[in-house]
Amino acid sequence: MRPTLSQFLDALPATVPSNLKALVLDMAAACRDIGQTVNNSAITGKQGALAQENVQGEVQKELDVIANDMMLEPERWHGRVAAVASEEMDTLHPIADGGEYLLVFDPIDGSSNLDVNGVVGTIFSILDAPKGRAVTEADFLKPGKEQVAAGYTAYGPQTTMMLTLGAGTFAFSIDHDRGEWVLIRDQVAIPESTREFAINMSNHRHWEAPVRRYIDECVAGKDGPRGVDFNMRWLASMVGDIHRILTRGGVFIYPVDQRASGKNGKLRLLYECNPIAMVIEQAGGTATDGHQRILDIAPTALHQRTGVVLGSKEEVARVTQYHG
Ligand code: P6P
Repeated sequence: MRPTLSQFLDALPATVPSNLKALVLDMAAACRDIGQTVNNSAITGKQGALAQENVQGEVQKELDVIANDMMLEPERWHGRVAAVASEEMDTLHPIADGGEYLLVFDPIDGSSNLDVNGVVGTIFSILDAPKGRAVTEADFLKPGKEQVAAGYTAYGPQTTMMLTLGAGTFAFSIDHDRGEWVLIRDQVAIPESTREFAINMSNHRHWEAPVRRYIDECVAGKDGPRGVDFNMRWLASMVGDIHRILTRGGVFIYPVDQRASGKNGKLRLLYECNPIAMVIEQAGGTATDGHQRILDIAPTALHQRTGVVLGSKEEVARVTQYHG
């Protein structure tokens, strides 16, 4: 019988702090609850857009706010989380004095997919909290390589969590018969090569030359310099596209572009890119901003954005090479 998430965590080395293992279980419970709310949203009518915008200036969906509020409930974290930072809020939110960890999350990534029943997900990142003093915003501005755990839960045909604590990437799904998260993939490994790319092609005219060159060569297929045909996928939900790459390989690109709105990229470093980059690297993939390793970037602002090129090693290396 498949081990449960709890059994998996219990079997980890004693060097993994017990409070971190317990926090992962709390996170899994929060994702289970958010997933149920997502699954019921067509019935409860909570898929609509609100009149308000989030700190990013994006129209918020009712579920963005509902899921965010669920994550702010202090009792969920049993005193283990000192403060949280959410993509939906402009600054940190204290949870419990003396908590050992900081939690960074995007409560519903890809929420524009809700009303069309597309994959959406919750992305989370866990950092050590400062000891003996109040948490400040600066405590969240850590390079992604300092994350102690990270992952996401994809709410799709299955409710599946991808999780890393720094020693491999593992997949768990909710077994509704057992009412438990159970291990479905042990030591996920991304194929080093691929013939599948994920990018929003409608932005082609805005891309910088290296990205245009790479994608044009993929589109040219066997008649072009690559000599093979490529396939394209774009779900407009990072969690969905990343889950496919962790399942069968691929390269995901959301580059900076030449528009004022795109000069720093679209995706958020702390809430989306750092946790995803850790999961990808721990599965043997590569994650850069086109030039440098995403996990090495030293953040200067909570809502900082970055370009993203990640996935199968060989293709990421090619895009990075084209950037010079
Ligand atoms: P576009 C969702 O809004 C998101 O933040 C990611 O999940 C997704 O990969 C990207 O933006 C989609 O962006 O410009 O294609 O709508």
